[in-house]
Amino acid sequence: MTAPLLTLSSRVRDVWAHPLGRDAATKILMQAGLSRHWVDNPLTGALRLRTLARLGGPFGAGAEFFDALLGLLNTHRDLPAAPARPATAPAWWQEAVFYQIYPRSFQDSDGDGVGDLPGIISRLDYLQELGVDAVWLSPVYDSPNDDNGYDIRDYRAINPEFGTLADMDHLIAELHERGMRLIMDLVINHTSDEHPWFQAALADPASPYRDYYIFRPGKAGGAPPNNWVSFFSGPAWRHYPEQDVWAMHLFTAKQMDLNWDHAPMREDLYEMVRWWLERGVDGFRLDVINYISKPPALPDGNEFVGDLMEFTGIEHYFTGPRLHEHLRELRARAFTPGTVAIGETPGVGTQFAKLLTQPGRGELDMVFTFDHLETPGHTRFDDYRYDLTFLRDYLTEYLTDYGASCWPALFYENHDNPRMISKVDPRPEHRRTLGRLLALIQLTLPGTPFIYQGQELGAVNEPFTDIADLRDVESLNRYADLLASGHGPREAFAQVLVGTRDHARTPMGWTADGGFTTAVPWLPSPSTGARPNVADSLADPSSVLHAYRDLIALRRSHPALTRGEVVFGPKAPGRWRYVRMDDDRTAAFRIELNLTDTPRRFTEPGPGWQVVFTTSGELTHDPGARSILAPYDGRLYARTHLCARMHLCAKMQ
Ligand code: ISL
Repeated sequence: MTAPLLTLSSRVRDVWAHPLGRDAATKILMQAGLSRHWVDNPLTGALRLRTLARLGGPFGAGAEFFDALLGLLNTHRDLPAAPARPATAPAWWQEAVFYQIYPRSFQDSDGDGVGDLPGIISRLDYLQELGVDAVWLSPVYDSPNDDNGYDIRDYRAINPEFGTLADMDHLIAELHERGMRLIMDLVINHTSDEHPWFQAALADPASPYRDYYIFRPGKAGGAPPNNWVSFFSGPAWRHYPEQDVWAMHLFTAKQMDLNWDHAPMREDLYEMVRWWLERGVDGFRLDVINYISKPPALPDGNEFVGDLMEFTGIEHYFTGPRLHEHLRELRARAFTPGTVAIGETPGVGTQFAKLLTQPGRGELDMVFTFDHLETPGHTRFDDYRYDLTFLRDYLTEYLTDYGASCWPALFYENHDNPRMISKVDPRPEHRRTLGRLLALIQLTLPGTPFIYQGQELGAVNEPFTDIADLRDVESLNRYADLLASGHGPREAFAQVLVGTRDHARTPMGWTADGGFTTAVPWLPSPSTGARPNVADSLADPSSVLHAYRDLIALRRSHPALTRGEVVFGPKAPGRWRYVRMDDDRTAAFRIELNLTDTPRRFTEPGPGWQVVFTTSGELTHDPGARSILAPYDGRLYARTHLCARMHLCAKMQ
């Protein structure tokens, strides 16, 4: 099924019927704080794009914007298939709980202040006891570390700071021994400029490797080939004056974009992927995989779209023209059956996500999309309180629409984002309850949960005090940009501090005095000692860590929490209620949540239900009574007859 070609004579409702059009409209409506009723009511739905272009002109969204939009929509005319319940048994990755390790910060074994593979191996019992089934390892390949390993110099070697290939084999074997799986980070949108391919390409314009990358002459007057900007400040082009040529880099000036239109380059990547799978890796998380296809003409980006999406040029490559084709080829040629492919897909909305992950399309198994990570109208660097009722509304819609035909990945944190607790409510007195509430939500919704290291402890943002404390290239570049544009050092630091990725990268807290390293850690963590740590959390049954352990065990003990349907209750201010259904379509679990910092009234489930977990730890249940949910309180009820077989109920008796 394909969408019709759209023109300026098309109507708003035609855009809404188009997957990328609906994603774009949803994004605009969300940013403007408007409901979808603005688009799907008959009056606005009948407006022609030509009329909108006239109205939008004075605001920068005139004919040029609509041309850019139409270009984008007409490049992707596939329509998602109608929802269908899969007939097959769930795949391992659908029943798994994943845990992301940021190797640099997990466990140092050799006293150099940097985490490493032997360190990870020494902590596998911890992960097993937590109950995780699979580990996602951020990059450990050989790298000059301009972007902490996301700039790969040699795909087949391990960064000596982290260990050796033998350590990697050992890690894979140790995980498999425990019945756990390992996925690696696959960074194949770009390589380091120190990768031998780039070195060869640069040394000789006639080199067979020249076409592995995107080299272009500049525009007249010494400007870069187009106006695209890098995610990490400045233009997306690096100038090589000796040859007066530019090379594309969407990330740092040492992360050179690969040219996916060049078949020999793709072949080399596939061979590398197969090499890792043969070593026993169970799949990959594919870094910015939706950026791999760029239109060969590399046209300028539209400024209005650039402002809306934060980065000029992005409309040309976030769903590039050959993306689906490349993904299918990658999947078919490089992946083996039973391995998992999880795409990191920034900027992608719900409808396009379906086109990337619907079963049978042969592309990806799951995607990480990011629209839920900031309350609409905000970016990561805004100092604001994240509203959990937005998460409720977003996920209710996403899990209903996307979840009807695809398998969601559930996450709030990773190595690129500040800690979720700090975003929602940084007051220390709420840390524990909020941490347990987030665990309850993530482990009872349908989809595969991804826990980011430290999240299970209720980790919060680090109180860095000075730019000298930070290491992340994005933060340092942003700080320099802010100074250059006239901000004072204090103001610039304050802004960077809000969104810095280093909040997520501080060393894992193992004991009250750290336990990560015997040396000075690579990233200062001024709050060591005051931060939640594993040893204290294990000793305290009401800790966030115990909530994760209990809920993971509960999830494993009853299939309704993994493959059961979800039914969302009617919306009530500040509250969220949903049930997970058993195979016989009766409700097996009921979840009642207070998403705010004020008490909320609710009605307890009647007889036949038993409370099995609460964020407060208090387990009284007065069937059918009007009760109070304390701030950030969450309660999980199970059908009494199910309790006999379940871990948590057993624990209570
Ligand atoms: O942090 C961001 C920049 O504002 C995100 O947009 C992030 O760069 C984006 O999600 C892509 O992230 C991935 O690729 C980057 C790497 O720096 C991130 O750590 C990685 O997760 C480039 O490889």
